[in-house]
Amino acid sequence: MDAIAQLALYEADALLAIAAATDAAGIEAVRIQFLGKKQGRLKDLQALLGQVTPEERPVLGKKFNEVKDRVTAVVEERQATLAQPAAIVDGVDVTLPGTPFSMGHRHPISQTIEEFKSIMVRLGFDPVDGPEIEDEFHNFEALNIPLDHPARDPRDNFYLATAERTFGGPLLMRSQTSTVQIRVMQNTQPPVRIVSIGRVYRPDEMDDTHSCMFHQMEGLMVDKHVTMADLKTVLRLFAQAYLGKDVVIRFRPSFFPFTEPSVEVDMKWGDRWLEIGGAGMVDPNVLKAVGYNPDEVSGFAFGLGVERFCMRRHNNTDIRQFYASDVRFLSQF
Ligand code: FA5
Repeated sequence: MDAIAQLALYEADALLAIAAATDAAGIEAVRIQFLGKKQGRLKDLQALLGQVTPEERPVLGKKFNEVKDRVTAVVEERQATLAQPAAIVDGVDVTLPGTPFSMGHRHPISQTIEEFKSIMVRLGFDPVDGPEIEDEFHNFEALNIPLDHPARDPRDNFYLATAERTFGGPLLMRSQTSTVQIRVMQNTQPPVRIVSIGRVYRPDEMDDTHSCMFHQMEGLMVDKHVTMADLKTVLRLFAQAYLGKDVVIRFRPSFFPFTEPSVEVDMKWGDRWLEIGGAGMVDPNVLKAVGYNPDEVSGFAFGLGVERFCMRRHNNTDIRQFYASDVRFLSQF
């Protein structure tokens, strides 16, 4: 066989072997066999080149280089392809697109609670938690709500059907987050600046703005010289931070047994007012009962309805939708 034919055979064999290589080790073996510098088919061809006449040599030399370059290029291309991860892994084609599925997200009221907390932390209030199952002492007595007060009526509360009692009397699902005020003040000395957000329970008739389980945000600040002006400023700053600068809130004189004076807070919504919370200056009797000296410190407290703020922000007019577990509604948040 002449040298030209040998070169053609070399190239054909190399291309076949390259195509047959199925992994990185395989193509490396082919590279050594066909392009190896010390031994292998290329070396043999080079030896052949040394035996041709000086006239034939330039033509053959050129052909040799061309074939070598082509084989080298194809080997490199195959090396690059085989270096990529295999498309089929354990019988699964990993390059196929995945099956789309929808991601869940947090409930709108949970999102609201997180945002409330971060606003209050920026205003300098520390978040604290309290139990949802309470005793009469924390839910009523310590809040200056006497035994004959209508708020204690068993028909207006969820009492637990259990004989279990703590030192604080029969147990009930808390009807307000104000219970946390007492727990905090019993355990810390002033200055106090806390916020507590959580569920409360009342057997209220359900309507657009009432649910039998809802959330309140309780705020409490006790220090030297705390005044009603501080209370109004904190509530205004909070409402503006959550609903925007143009929110309009108003304060109406009201009564709560544990604050004096007391106010109710309304928020403008279109052409009507929506009640969003109760507030006031902590009653000196409450301060005394937890061991504070009302001549030295004063404080304000407020309790806001979380759902009602969220409704206003999203222009939702039916509180019941938050608890109907309808994904079509919840997925909008
Ligand atoms: C209280 O619960 C007092 N603890 C508030 C308070 C705290 C006063 C600290 C003084 C000092 P009230 O019962 O008004 O107050 O409830 C407060 C807010 O909770 C209401 O303004 C309203 O926004 C919300 N709320 C009350 N009942 C419901 C209900 N059934 N569903 C949804 N939100 C409600």
